[in-house]
Amino acid sequence: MNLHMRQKELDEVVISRAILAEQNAVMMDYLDLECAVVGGAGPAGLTTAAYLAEAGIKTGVIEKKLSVGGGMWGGGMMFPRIVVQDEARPILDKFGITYKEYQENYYVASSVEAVSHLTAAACDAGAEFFNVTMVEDVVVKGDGRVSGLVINWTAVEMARLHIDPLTLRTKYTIDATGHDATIAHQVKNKGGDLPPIAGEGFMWADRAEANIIEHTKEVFPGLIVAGMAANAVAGENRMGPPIFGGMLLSGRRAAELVIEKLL
Ligand code: 48H
Repeated sequence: MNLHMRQKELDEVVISRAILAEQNAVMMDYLDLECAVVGGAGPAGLTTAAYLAEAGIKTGVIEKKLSVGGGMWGGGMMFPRIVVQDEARPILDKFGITYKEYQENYYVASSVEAVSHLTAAACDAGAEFFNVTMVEDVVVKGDGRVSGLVINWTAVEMARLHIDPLTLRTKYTIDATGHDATIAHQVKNKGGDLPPIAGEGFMWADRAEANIIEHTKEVFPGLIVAGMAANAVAGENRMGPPIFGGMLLSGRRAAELVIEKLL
């Protein structure tokens, strides 16, 4: 029996050309975005990206890590399970994420399945992912809006190389960078008119989850905060053990805000 796969000759350089040609075309196209979701591979950003792309909004997901999932991938203390409360169940249902009822109002799902389904939904709807890419600064010009992002390879920062970045243009930016609220801090540090960023408070799950939707808002023209970044900017409590309903609901809310503005 012949165990070799029967196939035509393959040219390594053609493979390289295919990758470069395709990704260059995508990058050229995505230098002009309707919405950039920074930290878009965390649960809030993935949810935002899926809803935005589904609404037909040209969405770029910018993620500094190689992997998707942000803090959801590892579940709670590396037990790959998340808990979601009643209010967020429609989002699990929409994205085909299965779950079991643990007790009333506590539903348990696989963190790996949740991340995979959200990522697939965002891709299927047409969002483009730019991973290993980080936002190191924002563009704010005479109109006083965040109208662009300054991007570079994560590896450049890790290697501490002095290599200048590139820039993309965007109508809206979602800061979905998690606990650090990186983009809001960049705007604030450069003198942007934002209220003081208090950083997140103690763990208080029900309060943190109840208030996150209210904190998901445009905090500076063109800049919307979502997920843990929204609570950090507001000085709100953290929700601690991996209860993820708030991240999904906040991600959906951020998408609704952009859709209201653009459509
Ligand atoms: C590009 C960046 C940059 C940058 C950061 O941390 P995340 O999972 O964020 P959320 O808000 O979607 O979810 C928070 C959740 O995971 C969590 O930690 C919870 C619920 N904790 C509760 C508690 O009390 O502890 O994802 C943020 C993503 C990450 O993947 C980062 O790599 C990425 O943002 N990121 N990407 N440019 N400058 N900064």
